[in-house]
Amino acid sequence: MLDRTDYYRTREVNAQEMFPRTEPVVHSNEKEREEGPLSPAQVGEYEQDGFLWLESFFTQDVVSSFFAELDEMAKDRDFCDRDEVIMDTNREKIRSVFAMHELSPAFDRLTRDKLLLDIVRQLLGDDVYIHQSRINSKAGFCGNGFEWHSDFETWHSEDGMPEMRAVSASIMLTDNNPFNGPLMLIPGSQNCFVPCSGSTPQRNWEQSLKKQSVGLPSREAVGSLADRNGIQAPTGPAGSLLLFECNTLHASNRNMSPWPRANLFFVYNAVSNRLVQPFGRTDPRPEHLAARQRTTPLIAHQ
Ligand code: 6CS
Ligand code: FE
Repeated sequence: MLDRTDYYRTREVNAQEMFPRTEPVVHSNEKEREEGPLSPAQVGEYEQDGFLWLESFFTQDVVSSFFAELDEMAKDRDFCDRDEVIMDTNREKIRSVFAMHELSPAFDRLTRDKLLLDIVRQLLGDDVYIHQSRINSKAGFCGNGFEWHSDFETWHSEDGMPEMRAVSASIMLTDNNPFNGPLMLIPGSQNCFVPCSGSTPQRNWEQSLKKQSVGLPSREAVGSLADRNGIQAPTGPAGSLLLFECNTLHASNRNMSPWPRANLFFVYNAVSNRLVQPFGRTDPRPEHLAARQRTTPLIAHQ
């Protein structure tokens, strides 16, 4: 028996029409909004669009060491056989590495960068912990893309995330340009929950992280939201930071350019929004995809 009402029913045979979200996009009160590092204009932009681009947030030499660490890991066949590592369909290149903050002290420190934490707490109005961290890597010429989706739809259904009170911080480890598969987002789509049809197979994550097949909004829904506010694909140098709300629809194309595209994602969840039983009634996903144990409030790294 689920231990709370499910306001965001999804993955049923006949998907309902999309409907407005219940929670605010920015959860902090007036004082927290004003006292945080983001200006009122930046908070307003995030609230309106569901994402915010901060060019060169980190210096390139800070992030180049992380990209180099990923390169080293990719040469280690034993490492590539770990559950946290998802290889691309051609099994040649790494597509994703999950729980990077558990595998690398340097990544763990980055999750507690003081300025980044203060920004995230300004948006979520609460202390936070890491729900999920991952590197998504698209090698030149062959890195596959990701279908349109809301992360919250998956995290609610498969992980038991109760409310829309989480934000993804995507740190560019390489330049993101219009040709190497940058993240595309639909401004304003965070305001609507789009139920998806189709039931979730048990252990779905064994397939979904290579190619998502359930939890995909209908093309009509994606088309209608894109018709309202268009599509944006922020680009810029390595070190740039993209903050996007857990329910903002996003996708990315495969990388046909000769240049790699690698982004580091930290998903910050409010401690008041810790996971409960998955609302889709599937078994909870492994800890490296959805934290249930390590959920104490993050303390900034001085
Ligand atoms: O299942 C998940 O948690 C992952 N799936 C996608 C397509 N984006 C968010 C997350 O990394
Ligand atoms: Fe996603």
